[in-house]
Amino acid sequence: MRVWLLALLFCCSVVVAEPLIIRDAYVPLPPPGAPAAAYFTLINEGETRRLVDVDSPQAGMTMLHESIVKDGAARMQHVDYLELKKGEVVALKPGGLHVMLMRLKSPLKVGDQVQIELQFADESTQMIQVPVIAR
Ligand SMILES: [Cu+2]
Repeated sequence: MRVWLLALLFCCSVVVAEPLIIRDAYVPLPPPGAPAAAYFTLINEGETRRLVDVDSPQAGMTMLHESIVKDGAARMQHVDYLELKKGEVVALKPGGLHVMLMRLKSPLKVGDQVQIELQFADESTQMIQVPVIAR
């Protein structure tokens, strides 16, 4: 029994979270000086994960946002986390969830790749590349 438990502990301490599948990733080219938004679809074929933060080396500040309409006015609010259940597909798209890239370190141009690090509650991370496209 003890050996079996040890084996189980060992096994589970080295399990690496399955990377999420990323589809349809793009950043529409922002107007000069404006922040950029990244959109993509997350597909979780592994166990339930919680996306708790996003970061980009190309932006001074990166946040998970959601566009909402409140009192007839469109605005954005910070999203604390995104729960991705096993088998779930979550689309970040215009008018909804997005990654906001603020204080860009240099102006983006069409064809650039924006690196975004996804950070999870279990402390694992995943770096994704998102191409900049013409609006
Ligand atoms: Cu936003």
